[in-house]
Amino acid sequence: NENALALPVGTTLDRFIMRQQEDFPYAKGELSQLLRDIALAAKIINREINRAGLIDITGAFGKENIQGEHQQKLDVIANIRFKRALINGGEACGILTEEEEDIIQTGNENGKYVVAIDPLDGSSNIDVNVSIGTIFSIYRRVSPIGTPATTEDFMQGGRRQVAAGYILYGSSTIMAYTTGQGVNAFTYENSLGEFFLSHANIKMPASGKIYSCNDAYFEDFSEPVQNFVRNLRKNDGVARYIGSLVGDFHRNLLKGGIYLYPPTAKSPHGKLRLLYECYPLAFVIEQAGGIAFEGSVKTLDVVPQKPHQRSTIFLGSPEMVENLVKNFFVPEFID
Ligand code: P6P
Repeated sequence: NENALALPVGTTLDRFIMRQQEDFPYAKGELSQLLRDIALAAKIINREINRAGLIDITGAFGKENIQGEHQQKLDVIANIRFKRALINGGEACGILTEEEEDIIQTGNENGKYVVAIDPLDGSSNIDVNVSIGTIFSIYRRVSPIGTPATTEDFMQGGRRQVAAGYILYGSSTIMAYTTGQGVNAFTYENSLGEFFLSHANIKMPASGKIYSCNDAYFEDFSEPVQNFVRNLRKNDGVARYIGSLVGDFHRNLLKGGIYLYPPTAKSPHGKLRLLYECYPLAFVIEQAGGIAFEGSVKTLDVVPQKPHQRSTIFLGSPEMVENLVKNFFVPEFID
């Protein structure tokens, strides 16, 4: 991976992907192309997000906006855009999206990969201009080439991901991903329509003071988790919770910290989805030197039972997560 790392900040995403591919002599470029297809959809969604409020205004005369499109919720638009990019790109044979119950067959039966995706997470934040994000996870299919994608293609377990990442539509738009050779992030310059390498080989601080959890559920947390949070409060912990997973995740990745979504009365098995939220972010964070647990089991080792299953999660700086899991945590709720 020294090749790709040798690239200076400011390298374009395309060039970085191409250079990383050179490290894999047998690669034929399908995964590279798949990553480009995801980046293309991200550019389109970024544009939709940035004009969302305006479409409302321009679409004020009834349901249609100036493009004649029916005004749709942004997460629906994002889902359509990612599906279209992956179907047209030809590299993915199947898609599992948060927005739809069943696996989507792309028609590319010779595609070697499948993609699990949360096209736009945190939709409750969209209308109030809070940062939102896309989270994606890529597997090499296990079903035969030339046949439709199967559920098994998606149920291989977190350690079988070949790539994973996210796009954060925030004060700037950043795409971060890993293919198992570290984590790199690219900032979008929309006047040029390009992502440029801005954070090379991200390494998460081993510890930190930031903790991210929804205080409204504190009373639901188990005693060990409550004690862990109290301990942070007493030792100048910094409470930061946007309520938008990708925003909370990215800040903690760069500054150090821990994100907790433990079992709650409302979500006894956690709220976040294993296949397209917890697994991909756990892959990214481990590649950056962090860790992620579902209770006392590493997230990437959790065995998937259902495509849309939920999972509890503690993820962040290794010293903080280990402190919680080893010194405070005893399994609860998790059967
Ligand atoms: P709560 C947003 O709805 C989301 O899926 C994540 O983006 C976010 O971290 C979490 O749920 C917030 O959930 O229960 O704290 O509002």
